[in-house]
Amino acid sequence: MTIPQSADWQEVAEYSDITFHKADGMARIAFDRPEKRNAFRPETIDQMTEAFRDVWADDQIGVVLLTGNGPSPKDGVHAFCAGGDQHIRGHAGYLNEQGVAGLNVLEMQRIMRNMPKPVIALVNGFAIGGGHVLHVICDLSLASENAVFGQTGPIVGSFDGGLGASYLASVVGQKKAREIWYLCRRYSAQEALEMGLVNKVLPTVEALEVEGVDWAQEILRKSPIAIRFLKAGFNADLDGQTGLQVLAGDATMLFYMTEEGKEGRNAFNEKRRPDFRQFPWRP
Ligand code: 1HA
Repeated sequence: MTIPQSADWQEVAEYSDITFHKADGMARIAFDRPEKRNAFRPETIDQMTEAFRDVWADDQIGVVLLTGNGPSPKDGVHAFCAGGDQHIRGHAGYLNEQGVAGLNVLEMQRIMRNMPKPVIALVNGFAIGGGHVLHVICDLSLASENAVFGQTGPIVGSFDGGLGASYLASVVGQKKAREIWYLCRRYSAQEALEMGLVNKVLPTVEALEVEGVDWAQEILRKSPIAIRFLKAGFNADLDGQTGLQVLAGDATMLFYMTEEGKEGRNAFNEKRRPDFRQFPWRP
């Protein structure tokens, strides 16, 4: 799959179900099953999770663009992601190539939410079912005019009552979220913009990719630690104790970077009593 030349994208590794590129502080992770409207199977999610973990650990990357490659070779239609691949849905879930049910998409949602770097969804076509949920939990969403949004769970016999429901409600409000799930309608990019589900609509898929790079570069000119704390702060409310855990972990990281924090470590290693009297009790 050739990807848009919106930046000097360099392939990180080759995968069967996704593409993974980096350029200039950004990562581009994309579903790559365009003939299936980029529906995901367990392997797709495992590969994507590996890519997200790579980005999390890479201190040269600050922003992720998440999208779906296209168009479909069959009919030229673009998709962001059409959710779980219904063809491999077995008795108790989505089956991998070994026939075992093991779709770890909820784990991937948590990684996207907890990683201290913004994830921007570039919704370039259908964002349906579990694919819609993935764009919802991204920090920001940009869409092209042809994008189509919606949940289908109650039609195909599924539901995401986790972030798919609760976080959607905190984005579009309780009434609208219930409408989206109970009626399973499809919404246009303009409707998504009006309900606060996306940040901006672009006329074409090409313009969307360029805008995604522009937004990423604008974020990359900001303070990494400020952005990190803001993301943790935005999440903390809904995530309860787990959200506080992330926020507190970040505060500990900052404390380690101070002279006061280092005094405790140094004193232990030098087998002496720590001298904290040199540090003020700030008002
Ligand atoms: O709810 C969950 C979860 C809940 C909790 C925990 C984990 C979860 C994980 C996943 C999910 C879900 O995602 S459930 C929702 C699953 N997805 C759907 O119900 C969407 C099904 N697809 C559609 O409704 C439509 O295909 C579409 C609105 C996205 C596009 O319609 P269009 O343009 O008319 O195309 P269509 O002809 O339907 O599809 C094109 C090709 O893509 C077809 O393949 P072909 O017959 O040409 O070989 C079609 O089968 C395939 N395709 C599309 N979506 C899927 C799919 N194949 C497998 N699975 C799909 N989801």
